Amino acid sequence: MDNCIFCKIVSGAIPAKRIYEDDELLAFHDVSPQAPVHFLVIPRRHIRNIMELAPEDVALVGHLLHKAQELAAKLGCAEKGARFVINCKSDGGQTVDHLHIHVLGGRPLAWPPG
Ligand code: DGP
Repeated sequence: MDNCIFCKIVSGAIPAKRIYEDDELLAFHDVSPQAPVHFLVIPRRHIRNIMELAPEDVALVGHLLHKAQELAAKLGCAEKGARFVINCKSDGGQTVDHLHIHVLGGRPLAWPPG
């Protein structure tokens, strides 16, 4: 999608500190990290948010989550854990309209969020 920041990261038009990529997804460090570990896992395909997932996306969602878990472990979060977050639309605090999983770790995180 033309004016989507994350589509531009997927295409390489905007640089990002990439951690992992394959045919379906991309993982990269968040530009504004809120924890020592803070990266995003996104589908290459432009899906606006979790409300727009279709039944045929189930396998993709499993892949996104599994890769988020695998990379969190690789980045040192296996023992103490991490937070896996999907913000959705305005009430959910979503600012970039391209589905993404935040993975935050490396420090204790408060709950509930504000
Ligand atoms: P959300 O509020 O859930 O939509 O989070 C969007 C996140 O995306 C936010 O933590 C900052 C991050 N972000 C926005 N623009 C860029 C960018 O150009 N590069 C990278 N690496 N991260 C970005």
